[in-house]
Amino acid sequence: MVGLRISGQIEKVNGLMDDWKACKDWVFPDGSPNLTFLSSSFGNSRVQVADCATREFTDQKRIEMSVSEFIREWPERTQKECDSESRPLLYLKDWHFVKEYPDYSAYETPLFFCDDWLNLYLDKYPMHDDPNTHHQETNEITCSDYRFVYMGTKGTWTSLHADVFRSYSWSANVCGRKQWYFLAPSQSHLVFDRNMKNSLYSIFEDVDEKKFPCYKQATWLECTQEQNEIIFVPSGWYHQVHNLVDTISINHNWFNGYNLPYVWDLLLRDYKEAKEYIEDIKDICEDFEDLCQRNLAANTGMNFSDFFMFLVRTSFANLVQLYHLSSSSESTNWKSSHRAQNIMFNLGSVRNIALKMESAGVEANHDPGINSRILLGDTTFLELCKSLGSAYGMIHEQCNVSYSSKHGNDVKLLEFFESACSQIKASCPSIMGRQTF
Ligand SMILES: O=C(O)CCC(=O)C(=O)O
Repeated sequence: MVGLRISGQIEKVNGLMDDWKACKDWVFPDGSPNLTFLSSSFGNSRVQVADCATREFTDQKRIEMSVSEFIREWPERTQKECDSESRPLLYLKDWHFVKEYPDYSAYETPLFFCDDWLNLYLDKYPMHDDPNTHHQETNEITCSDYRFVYMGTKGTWTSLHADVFRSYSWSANVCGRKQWYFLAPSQSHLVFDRNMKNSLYSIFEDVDEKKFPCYKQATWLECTQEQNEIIFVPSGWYHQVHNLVDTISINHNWFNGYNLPYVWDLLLRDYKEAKEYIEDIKDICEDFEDLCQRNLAANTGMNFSDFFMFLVRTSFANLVQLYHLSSSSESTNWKSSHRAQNIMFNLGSVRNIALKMESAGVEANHDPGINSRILLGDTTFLELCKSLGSAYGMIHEQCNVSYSSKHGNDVKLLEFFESACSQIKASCPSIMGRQTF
């Protein structure tokens, strides 16, 4: 804390967690966690637990255990009289609760955070489909979502980081209190070492000024998050988080048309880094580019072709929304509605990313190509369209449009697609050129 420069102000919106089942079932009226309920209802789940006292590379060491095992030792870890130095600091993180208990309805994602392409997509498709990886393993790593529950006793913490894919995140305190320290993206270079390779692990460690020469210039925003409050973390903000008392939180990571440029910028930066790292084996490597892409997927969670497939499916799902909006509207000014404007913004945003990919030299060799006609007839794609449609229905307070199961045979929709696809191809020929109709 010594030497930390703090500034900032907080905006609050109340009542977002009022009807959450998690806030009733998981918490006693005095604000302490109802561990008996959690253990008896979800005790068999296998979860990742961070040992907050042990660093492993850039993160805390992780161990796997069941929720009941984790909860069994909780009272011992939380005892006030216990010597805080010797108390183990185990922090349950990244529990894919919604995926595991879809019928329990622990909470509703607040409307502000529903425009979530990442989780809607991952509900239907794996982000990375590696033919060389065992199917079970692929499912576990890449088919999961980014909707998590975190549980930790007083003193547990999360080290300094910016979020996965440079996504947005929101984090809701079901019980307890957290202290957050934020650094704006314009200052993130200040927490990197001289070579701009590694970022600081904790703002409370003894920072070696020779290694991190600019660290002292950083200005941090600090805020305390109470029970029933939600924090929104914008893309690219470095943050470190401490549980001030025993705390349970729910958080999501997500991206959409608004923060998509952050995702692409990170992917390109990570690709360049992955390539540079193995540059010296280039000459003896049979398929160097393939190896770079495999390393990129392993380190970042997706590679160029995964991102490309994501963009194609998501933008086509947005096109379907636009088609239904135009065909179900009686008035000619449907284009000026918020929903239509939102969708057109999304399509423009994807187009801008496609242009950036093109100018970065990403070519069709990363692109497996998608046949639009086949895509429209695919039931998984239809489901993606439906969930995107209901998200936009909620956001723009409109009733949902109906989707025919004969989607792929809708001649007008096919014509609409054909015309949109030729416009897309004309604007970015090398990246979108292989999309067939
Ligand atoms: O609550 C925590 O410990 C970390 C949460 C976090 O980093 C996030 O939501 O982005």
